[in-house]
Amino acid sequence: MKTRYYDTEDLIAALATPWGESALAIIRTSGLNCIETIAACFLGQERLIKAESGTLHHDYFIDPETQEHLDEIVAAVYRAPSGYTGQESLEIFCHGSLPGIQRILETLHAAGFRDARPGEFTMRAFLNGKFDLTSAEAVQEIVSAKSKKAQALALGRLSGNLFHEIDTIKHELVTILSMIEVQLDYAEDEIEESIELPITAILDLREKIAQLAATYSTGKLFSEGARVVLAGRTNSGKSSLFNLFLKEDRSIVSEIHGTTRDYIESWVTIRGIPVKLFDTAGYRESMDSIEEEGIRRSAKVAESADLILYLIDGSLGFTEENKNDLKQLSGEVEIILVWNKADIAAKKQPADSIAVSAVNGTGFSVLEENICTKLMGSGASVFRDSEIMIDSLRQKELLDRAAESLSEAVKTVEDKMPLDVTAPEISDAIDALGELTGEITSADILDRVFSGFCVGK
Ligand SMILES: Nc1nc2c(ncn2[C@@H]2O[C@H](COP(=O)(O)OP(=O)(O)OP(=O)(O)O)[C@@H](O)[C@H]2O)c(=O)[nH]1
Ligand SMILES: [Mg+2]
Repeated sequence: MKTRYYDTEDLIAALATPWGESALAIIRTSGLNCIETIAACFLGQERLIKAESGTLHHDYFIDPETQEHLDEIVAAVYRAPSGYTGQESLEIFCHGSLPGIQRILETLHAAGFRDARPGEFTMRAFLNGKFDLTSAEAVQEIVSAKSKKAQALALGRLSGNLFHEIDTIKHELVTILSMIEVQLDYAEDEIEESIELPITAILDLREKIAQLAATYSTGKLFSEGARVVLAGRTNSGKSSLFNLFLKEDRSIVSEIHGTTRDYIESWVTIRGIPVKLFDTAGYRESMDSIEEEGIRRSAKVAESADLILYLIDGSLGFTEENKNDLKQLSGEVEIILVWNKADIAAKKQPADSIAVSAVNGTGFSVLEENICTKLMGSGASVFRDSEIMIDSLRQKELLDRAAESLSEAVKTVEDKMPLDVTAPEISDAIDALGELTGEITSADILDRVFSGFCVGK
């Protein structure tokens, strides 16, 4: 069902913490006359009505009908324009008891509150000018960040670093556009000299925009992570390496061939990149139908991976079987050859492989570095140069549109076309950037941005 945010002032409430048993839970509320409405459900009703913004109140949440105490709580009061949403709001810190939370929410419904939709608090904050759209998007990006790096990058966007970068570019474009408009507004004979368009400046701005757009794949990698699969013949040491990545004894390791019969997955962080790592059933002519099915499933996981770590048993050397496996695997998916058991390797190591010992950890950090570089691909250099990254497709598409329009603008000048052909291109770039920061919005844009949020955010 499509989410729509029609009303921005009616009373909304939502549990902002996970639905489950916990020490504390937070119920968030917001809307016009929120405090006065909720005060009827407080034992200290009068005190709450007079409460100043930014104050905490220890109280009892009651059923106004029966006066029954539903929970002992602390309430945080925010009066417009302070607080998260910029409108009157109140947060209830209650016990994390499921029946308790349910009773409070039911009482709020009876008092006139409705369930908040995903992202509705943040949307109200955006509409009340608390932050721009890139910062609003960063709120959910922080919540869903899977690594410290992703969280830090999103925090930078929340503090407005992306907004400032884009806003600066936009202002420079507005200056250029107004130069053109002056020229267009007055007949040529009224202005002594016709202006020289600052092509280099436009190209520089285009380059800045393109560089920001280029951070998307890396930004997305840090926020969403990648799928990395350990593959190879039985007994090559996949499970041993899997456990080394996890720093725990998770997968069964044994010298018996065919120990792992299905695939196992776990999230790990490799140099800040969240990675869903898969240990799989080793390839061999299988002994039974169950193992065969395990190998088939493992091969399927490898097909959909972002990266395969193909392990070669260094004590056996690079075999015909390895060669055949690699032939089968070579397709779309990137592969790193891992020369495992380097500590007891007797044979010659293939030149393009990384020597590792899953037993004593030799070569592990070189392997991590290689995984990181392979996953980032061409984004690796962008990553080193950039503090600001984007991880939203919406932002990437708008940056691409702005860069494209500026390229068109430059082309019109090079082709000696009249200025009234150049102006709309620059104007479109400005619009794209305005849409990015949320200066230009529509219900559809807001739906797209906020429907991916958690309820209570
Ligand atoms: N010396 C040495 N032994 C290793 C190394 N890595 C794994 N082994 C040993 O090799 C054997 C097989 O290891 P596993 O990790 O179970 O191998 P696997 O690839 O998961 O095997 P399957 O699950 O059967 O596909 C075990 O006895 C490990 O202790 C290594 O780097 N050096
Ligand atoms: Mg195994």
